[in-house]
Amino acid sequence: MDRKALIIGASGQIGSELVATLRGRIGNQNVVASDIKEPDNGSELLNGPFEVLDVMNGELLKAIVEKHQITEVYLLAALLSATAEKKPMFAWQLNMDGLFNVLNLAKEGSLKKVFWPSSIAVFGPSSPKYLTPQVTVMEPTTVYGISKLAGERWCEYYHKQYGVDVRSIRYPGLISTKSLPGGGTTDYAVDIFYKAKKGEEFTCFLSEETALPMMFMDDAINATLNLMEADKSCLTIHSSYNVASLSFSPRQLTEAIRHIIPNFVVHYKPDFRQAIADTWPASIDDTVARKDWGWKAEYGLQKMVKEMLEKISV
Ligand code: AKB
Repeated sequence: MDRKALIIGASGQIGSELVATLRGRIGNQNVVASDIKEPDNGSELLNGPFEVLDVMNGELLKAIVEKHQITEVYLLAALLSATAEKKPMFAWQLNMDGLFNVLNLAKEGSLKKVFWPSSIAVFGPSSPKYLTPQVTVMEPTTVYGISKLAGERWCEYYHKQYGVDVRSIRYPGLISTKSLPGGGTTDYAVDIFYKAKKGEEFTCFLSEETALPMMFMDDAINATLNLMEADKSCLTIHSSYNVASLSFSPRQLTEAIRHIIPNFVVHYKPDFRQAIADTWPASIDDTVARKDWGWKAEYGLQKMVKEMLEKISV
């Protein structure tokens, strides 16, 4: 089957890396990048087709899918946890309407496959905190978590009722060298590297001992593409898969950075994001993803820290 992919939210933290990797795998012309704004001149996104698209515009989405004869969509446009708390109604609208626009196109038969990211934010204070299982109590207390849990239920519904092949991962906090995250509760784990590399002090918005599930971007991209390329008959989860990699607190991350930059100084000044983090798991059980499609992370904490400090430009 000839693959033609559309990546929505291509300028974001995941999108920018996914576009590059997928273009490397299936060819630049076969991956259409899209975002709400034109990228800057010289952006890597322009190494192949690019479309300006607001995912809430279902008609335009449909026209772009038809124009490029798209077979698979990666829907990465969303408001993350911290921003969603500030704009709850807009977050709900963007996170849900965007998903419905894509799922409905797939239901009409225009698309063969859909990737939609969920998050560890689907869990809440009543979920087990350590090695949180695939199936467990889920009572998220954030707008973002509620939208992701609702989205998961809708993905499963569209699969069961209409045969839509929608695949999903509950991403943890993602750490990447290229684009900065924006509006998340786990963003400190990227910001900290820029301060460390510049030789500056860092003030962390989470407390020292707040452990959260995290993952290096290369692992996240591999997880995404491997899940999308997995044989459909192996998949038993049609809501969203738990995937695990790292779990660390700001203190543990600081210690790992100090192995390379010994005099790095971090201060702690928790803000409203602490209350969000307190409701999330500290670590995730990913047995089902390992069994169904062979998921396995490559990056440990020290390997990730070394790569971040080498590759980010400050
Ligand atoms: C966030 O912090 O909101 C995201 C997430 C864990 O989904 N990085």
